[in-house]
Amino acid sequence: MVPVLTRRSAMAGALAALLAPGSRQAAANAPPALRDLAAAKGILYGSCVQGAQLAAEDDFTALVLRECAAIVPENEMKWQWMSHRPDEEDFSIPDRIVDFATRYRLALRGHNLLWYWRTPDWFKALPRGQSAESAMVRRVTEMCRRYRGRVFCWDVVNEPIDVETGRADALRKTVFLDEIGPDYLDLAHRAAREADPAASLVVNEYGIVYDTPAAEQKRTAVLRLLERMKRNATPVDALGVQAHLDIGGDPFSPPKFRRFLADVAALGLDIQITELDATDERAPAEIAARDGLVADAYARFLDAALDEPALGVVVTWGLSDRHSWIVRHECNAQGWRKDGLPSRPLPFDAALARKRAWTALAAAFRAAPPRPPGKWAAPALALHHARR
Ligand code: 9MR
Repeated sequence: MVPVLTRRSAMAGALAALLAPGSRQAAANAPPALRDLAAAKGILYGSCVQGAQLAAEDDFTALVLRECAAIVPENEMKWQWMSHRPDEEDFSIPDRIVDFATRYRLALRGHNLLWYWRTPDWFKALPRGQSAESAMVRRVTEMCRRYRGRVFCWDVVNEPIDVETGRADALRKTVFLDEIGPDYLDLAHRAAREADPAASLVVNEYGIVYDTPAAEQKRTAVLRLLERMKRNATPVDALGVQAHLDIGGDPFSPPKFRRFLADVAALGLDIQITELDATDERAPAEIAARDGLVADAYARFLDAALDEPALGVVVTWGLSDRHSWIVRHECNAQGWRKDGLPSRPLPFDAALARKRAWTALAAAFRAAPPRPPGKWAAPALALHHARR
């Protein structure tokens, strides 16, 4: 473990605070960091971040460095963010976050190589077949080669399943499926493996947590997809469970979810929680009550999830309510609070104070059965720095 003071002291903004009288005492009395509580059980904990947040906010950056052993670029690696013309990608956008992770010795999740929703328009306009396939393979190859040794896992195809399509394979109808065919997933995974043999390759999916017929169908479809990939010797190492929780919405069945994770693990796959947060749209306005419900949702979910020993990575989709796609009202209108109050989906509030969701995470890590030492946290970090 890198001592907190060493990591923090590297930051100009945080340095002044550290030099202030009494700050050493304050650090000694500070609650433990989530990264350390998780690491004590062999679990890697982290959050998504945006480069602009790190560039502009020393207090938030210091919090990220204190609490997280891993980070994920929230948007900067998405193909549409990086590319506006055929086969041209602006690597300087993700580079800033990758350099930050390297500098501060954080493990880095790669999110994502392909996502139907954030695919450049020029790709959608390509003629069917060969040219689409080579553009897709080029994108995957260039990203994996460039960040080889610095990204420990990749979400290769984000959200590949849609049970509404009626297709037997439940593959989502995307530009990749349309232009390249159902093999696109295998092609993308093979290209990723070839370009970076050491990175874990993850299928990242949402809508597979709750106890509803739709989620149950989706869990089954995800399992079938993973089984097919294993049968075809398609390189795949882990399932990413997004886990955007919703307070007071659908029911959650710990045994059913637990069973699903065991089925995934039985395929020889690891499991990661990749985007944990909680929409509090249906919770009361009063903050203590609201925070309590959010924390309960974290606790119930994590208790079931962390019981599965194949699950070694937990990432929250943000760290503080200051920065969250839910608070920013991005792309999830049904999750917005009708009373106009800001949502409180994450472990820290907008002023960076710990909330009960933090306590729930801390308690869940403390209660988690230990993972084999060094299986997740240590290799992710070692790989990350192997080439430095
Ligand atoms: O949090 C992300 C938000 O800032 C973006 O506007 C949005 C579209 O690119 O993506 C959000 O993150 C999504 C993630 O990349 C994939 N799973 C769902 C997340 C929330 O929408």
